[in-house]
Amino acid sequence: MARTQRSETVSYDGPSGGWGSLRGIGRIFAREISSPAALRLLNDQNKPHGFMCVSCAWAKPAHPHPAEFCENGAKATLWEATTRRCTPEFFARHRVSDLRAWRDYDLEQQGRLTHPMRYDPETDHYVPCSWDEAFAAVGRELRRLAPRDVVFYASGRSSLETAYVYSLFARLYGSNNLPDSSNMCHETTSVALKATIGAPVGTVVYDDFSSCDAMFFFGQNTGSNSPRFLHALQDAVERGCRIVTFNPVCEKGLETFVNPQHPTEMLTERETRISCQYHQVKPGGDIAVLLGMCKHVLARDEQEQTHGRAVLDRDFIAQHTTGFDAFETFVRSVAWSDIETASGLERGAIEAAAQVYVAAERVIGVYGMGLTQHVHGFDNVALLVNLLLLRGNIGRDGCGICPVRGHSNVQGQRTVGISEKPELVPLDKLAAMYGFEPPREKKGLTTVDACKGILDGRVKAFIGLGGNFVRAIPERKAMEEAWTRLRLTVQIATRLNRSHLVNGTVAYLLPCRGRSEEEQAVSIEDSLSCIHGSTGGREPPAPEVLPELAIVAGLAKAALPPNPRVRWDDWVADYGLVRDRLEETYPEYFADFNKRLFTPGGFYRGNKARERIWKTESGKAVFTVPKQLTACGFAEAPGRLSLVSLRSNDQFNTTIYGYSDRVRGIEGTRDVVLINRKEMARHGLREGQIVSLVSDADDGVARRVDGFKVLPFSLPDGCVAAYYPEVNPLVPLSHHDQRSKTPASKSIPVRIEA
Ligand SMILES: Nc1nc2c(c(=O)[nH]1)N[C@H]1C(S)=C(S)[C@@H](COP(=O)(O)OP(=O)(O)OC[C@H]3O[C@@H](n4cnc5c(=O)[nH]c(N)nc54)[C@H](O)[C@@H]3O)O[C@H]1N2
Ligand SMILES: Nc1nc2c(c(=O)[nH]1)N[C@H]1C(S)=C(S)[C@@H](COP(=O)(O)OP(=O)(O)OC[C@H]3O[C@@H](n4cnc5c(=O)[nH]c(N)nc54)[C@H](O)[C@@H]3O)O[C@H]1N2
Ligand SMILES: [Mo]
Repeated sequence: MARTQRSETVSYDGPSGGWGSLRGIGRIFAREISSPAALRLLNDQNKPHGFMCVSCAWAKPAHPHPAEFCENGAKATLWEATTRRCTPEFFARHRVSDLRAWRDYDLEQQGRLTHPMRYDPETDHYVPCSWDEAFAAVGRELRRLAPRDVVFYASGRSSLETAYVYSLFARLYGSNNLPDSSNMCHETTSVALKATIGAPVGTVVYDDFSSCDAMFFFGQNTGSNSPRFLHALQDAVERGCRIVTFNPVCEKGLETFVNPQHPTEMLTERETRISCQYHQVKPGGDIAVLLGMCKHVLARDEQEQTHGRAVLDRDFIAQHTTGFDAFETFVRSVAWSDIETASGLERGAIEAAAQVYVAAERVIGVYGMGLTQHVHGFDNVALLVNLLLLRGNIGRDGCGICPVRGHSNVQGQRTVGISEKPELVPLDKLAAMYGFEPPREKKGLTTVDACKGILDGRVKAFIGLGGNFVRAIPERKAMEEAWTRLRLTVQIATRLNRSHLVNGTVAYLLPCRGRSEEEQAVSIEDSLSCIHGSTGGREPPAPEVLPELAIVAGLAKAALPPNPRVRWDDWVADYGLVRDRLEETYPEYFADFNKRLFTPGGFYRGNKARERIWKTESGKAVFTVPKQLTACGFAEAPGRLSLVSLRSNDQFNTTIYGYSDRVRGIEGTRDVVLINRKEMARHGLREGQIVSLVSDADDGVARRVDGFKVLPFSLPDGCVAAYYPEVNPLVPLSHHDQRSKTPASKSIPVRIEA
């Protein structure tokens, strides 16, 4: 395997998958579950007629493996199926202000929430209340507030049915303030792909992985974050497909993989090499890499033309795209030396990658947070589109662009109306169906705008359908202080987290069932735009715990005047009726929804870009010219480092399963700052030294985190890495993608203080 960079550092010698991943599952099982019956649950995971995993959004293939789950999917399921309980007695023992000092891990360790709870400011305790009391109190508050002052947040787990009802609730109430976790995640994708190919989602379907000749991975950590994808990669490599990876960190899963569900592989520890080239690009260096690759493609095309051959797909470019000439001129004007500086890679390495691209008939571009969470994340994604367009690699079998989504239904929630952008929602349809005038004049608040509104006091109330907002967002210190000034906070959740403890004046904590506990079938949309039914039926953690849809309907009924066309109770009793409404609202995606609910592999909701119909302003796919060569959004300065915030293999976002990042060789702590030996020397640091990270943004605001241990690690020069969410206090709220407002969590300007 060709690889650039790498020195003596903390690392892990084993492959991704293998025995280590089974031990990882075993540890969680022993801690969370008292009955082995729960293991049967794992068998039903991601199977047609089983339940759909609550971890990542990766595809659920039509022909599942005998056990279609991975280490992290199993952890997520066991986390939901835990036999631990966080009861009213727990809240009676601990004051809320005391709980604020607890670690995220210890809070979630209390297990499943069992009763609706109201915050009592006099005693500073959460106290149990009835559902009726909670609904009535929240309804009363919402009727007093102005709709523009209320935020309806959603983390991407709830079903399509609940998401539809939730977004309808917000719009009937009069608010477009429907940010979701996607605003911190793939919003860059939704904006950049819409602008360039006219579809806010990826174009690849599962079968494309069996016929592509090459894949290019940019900033997506498959081994930890979408491990089932490794099966498809292993199969692809074995039939000769070439995989090239760009990532500042050498992520195990993209280097080697032992399939933990394959007995011979496990016994012989036979590894599959996944990437044939692995390039440790500088954080934010992908624009330069992609320009360099395009430069090589253009140069090769020129050479080939002298032999009467072509590398570019000129017919495709002429018929289907706009902006090529300007892009070509720009690419030719960029000097290789500038590309090398901005990417941290040598010309030869970028050309080697480009040669794989040129040699491949069918190419897929795959990416994750490494592209989206940057100040110029839009340009990152748009340039990957440019590269693919050069050879017509969108809209053919075996080709396309593949953003890998995060939460299991985050893409689906956007599909069915959870969006702060009213222009993306069929408002006329909703108006006609439900006989009301939806708010149209103004865009709602994104996550960043909601944070601003909370900081300056304009936002008065926050309703959270899942998630851990204050832990996931930037600027944590100021945000937590402002949060307690909210008039109303309502959190619909499975397990206790920090966001529940920095509550507003009137605060309710409402326990909901997880997906595996739904009595009725629900549905979700995966990362490849396939819709799946999910059957639950497991016993809920306590009889009082309600399904999410029932909670949302309960709040809505209490807050809104009655409307005979909005049949909350009927919908709660029969989710099939909600699916009928989804079909009526979005006939192009959900025709025959109830009939097709359990289609093996899901049913594809279609994507016009795949058919080369471009729903952009010009009706064509768009070549974009970037204004700068790096995505970072800040200049280099003495002492300044670019901080990458990472996920470990032992967490799901703010949920910390444990302190073992096995695949990176980091054990027992998350308070570490990873840095290469050269930078250690340059900054006068020792291995194991305890340091502080302080903000080096040019806005004069003091931000810091203390007590981080220095660990030598293979990384490019000029950067450090540390875990999310521990470093979120260092992310300035203003530091976000210019077009989509996705926080730029992958290049945060910091200094190290000894
Ligand atoms: N087990 C587990 N699974 C998860 C999650 C989890 O926390 N745990 N979270 C879920 C969610 S919500 C999401 S969005 C996804 C996230 O999954 P990913 O998209 O994989 O996100 P990250 O792990 O944050 O970072 C991805 C990679 O980007 C690299 N990177 C950082 N900066 C750059 C850069 O400038 N350029 C390039 N090329 N690479 C860069 C990092 O080294 C890292 O390997 O995973 C989902 N699945
Ligand atoms: N610095 C930095 N910050 C980041 C990121 C980063 O890479 N770096 N990543 C960003 C990304 S990609 C994302 S998606 C966000 C994540 O932000 P969120 O989606 O807001 O956070 P999670 O940690 O996924 O939320 C966990 C909580 O969800 C609740 N929960 C779990 N299951 C269910 C359920 O079935 N129903 C309900 N109602 N609640 C449930 C539990 O109470 C749990 O504590 O963070 C973002 N923040
Ligand atoms: Mo995400």
